[in-house]
Amino acid sequence: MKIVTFSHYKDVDEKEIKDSVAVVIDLLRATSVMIWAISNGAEKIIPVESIEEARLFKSVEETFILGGERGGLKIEGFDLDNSPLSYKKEVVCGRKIIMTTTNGTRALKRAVMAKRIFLGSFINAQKTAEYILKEALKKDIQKITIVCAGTEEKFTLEDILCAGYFVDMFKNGLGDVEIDDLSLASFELYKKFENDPHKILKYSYHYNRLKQLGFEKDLEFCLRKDFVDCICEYKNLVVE
Ligand code: 3SL
Ligand code: MG
Repeated sequence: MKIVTFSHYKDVDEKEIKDSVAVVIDLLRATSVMIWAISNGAEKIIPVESIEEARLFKSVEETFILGGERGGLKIEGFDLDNSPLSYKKEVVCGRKIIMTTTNGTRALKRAVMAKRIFLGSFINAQKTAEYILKEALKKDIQKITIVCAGTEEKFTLEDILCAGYFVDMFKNGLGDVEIDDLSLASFELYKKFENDPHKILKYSYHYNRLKQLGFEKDLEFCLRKDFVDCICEYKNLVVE
C-alpha cells in the first residue's frame, strides 16, 4: 500500500489520484463543518464552487439551506456561515444544504477522479481511517491519497497536521506501507504536536485569521479528536 499527500487542492495530480481512495481534509473549516452537519442529521450536502451556483439551487428549491463563506464570513443572503457551531441539529436535521467555500468545496471537486472520496477532519478521523483501510483492502486498492485543501492555493499547516494523524493511523493499520515525503513530514509533525495541536497552530496563518475574526470556539471544536462517529463520502457530487 502506498500513501500520497497533496499539499493543497491545486497540487492534486489526476494520474496519481485516479486509482486511489482519497481523503479530503479542510480542517479549518469546510470538511469539519460538513461532517458535523451530516452527523446532526442533514440529509445531504451539495458542494458548489460559486456563490451564483448556490443561489441558483435556492431559486429552484427554496427549502435548501445555503451555507459557506468568503473571506471566512457569511455570504450575503445565505442562511449559514462556515462555522460548525451554526450547523445545529435543530437547524440542519432532515435538510439539504448547498455549500460553497473558498478551498474546501474546490478540493472535493478536484478529487473526483479518485475511486472513492471521503471527508476528513480531526473530529471523525479514527472512524474514517478505519473505514478507508477496510474498504481499500476489501477492493484491493493499493493507494490512499490525502488531499489537503490548503489556504489561498497554498500549503496550510492545520490540514497537514490532520493529514499526519491519518498517516499515523494508516501506518498502524497496515504495517507494510510506502509513504511519500509529504506524508512522512505530516506524520512527524503530527507526532510532535499530537497532544496539543494549538501549540504549533497558534503561529500559523489561517488559525490566526479565524481567531482575529472571532472564531476561537471553532478552533477548539475543529481540533478536538474523534467525538463524531459518522463517515462522510462524496459520491455523485453529493456528500452523505
Ligand atoms: O477555505 C475554505 O473552504 C474554508 O473552510 C475557509 S474558512 O475557514 O471558512 O475561512
Ligand atoms: Mg481550510
